[in-house]
Amino acid sequence: MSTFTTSSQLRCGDRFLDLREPQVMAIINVTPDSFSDGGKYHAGSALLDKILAQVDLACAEGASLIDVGGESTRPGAARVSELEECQRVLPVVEAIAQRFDVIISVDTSNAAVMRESAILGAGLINDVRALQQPTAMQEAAASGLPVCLMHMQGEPQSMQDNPVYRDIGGEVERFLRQRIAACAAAGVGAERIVLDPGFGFAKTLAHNLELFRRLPDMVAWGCPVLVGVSRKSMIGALTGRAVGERLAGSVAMAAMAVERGAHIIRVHDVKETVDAVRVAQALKLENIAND
Ligand code: 7PJ
Repeated sequence: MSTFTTSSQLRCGDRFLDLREPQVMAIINVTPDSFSDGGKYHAGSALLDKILAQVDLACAEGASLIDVGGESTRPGAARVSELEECQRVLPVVEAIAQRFDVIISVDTSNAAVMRESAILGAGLINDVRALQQPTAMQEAAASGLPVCLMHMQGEPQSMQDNPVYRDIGGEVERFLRQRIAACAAAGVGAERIVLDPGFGFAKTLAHNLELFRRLPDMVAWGCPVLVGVSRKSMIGALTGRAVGERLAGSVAMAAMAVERGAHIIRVHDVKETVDAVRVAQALKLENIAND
């Protein structure tokens, strides 16, 4: 059932994301465990310079969104305090906004991080908890920014313990439709919503495969769809590869997500994914038929 009609662009603050072509979102983790020198991100620090070099490369390689995240949501990861998350994320958002012509996405569930990031120039709120934390919905609404609503069952600490669904596709659909309705009630219209089935978040391999098979259904609802599978354990399960060896599997899935209509692909490996996405887009049957 189509609820909305995907428009050709998504307004992200003072920038626009072109939705006629699939777009690549680069993952920039600002969690200390993702850096061997695990320090703070104050202006001029070596760590901030290192992050900005990563952003520079991602932009040069064709990313149109930079997703900045200060809370690890890997299975089993502990939550961070609001203060800690602000200290990690905000200087990075500010520095990127000052230096690069790119849309900044903030991967956060925290209302204060959303509010302050929006003030500093972020263009998209990416919340794996779909605006269910205290006052997140109000802050997201007030920011005027689009929001990515992702499906997750439970919390990262325990989500992979024993995820159970009677009907994974139906449950993800009901959840996201309920969050779309909550957004509408708070003043976040459908034109500001991006949807994400949440691959790897409280899902077994079979659940992930079923959701991937059903991607065209979600695309048909009419909101842009974001897919995040880069290096995730489902690729490990399919290939038998350790996390550092999952590039080819990740790129293959990115191409297939595009073929199934996904609009935004969230990845670690920008250059390779941009190429794969371009090829997949050209090979989409509807595009060949229209040439
Ligand atoms: C996702 C995310 C995802 C969205 C992470 C990881 C875990 N945000 N944040 N979708 N995954 N929207 O990258 O392995 O799949 S963190």
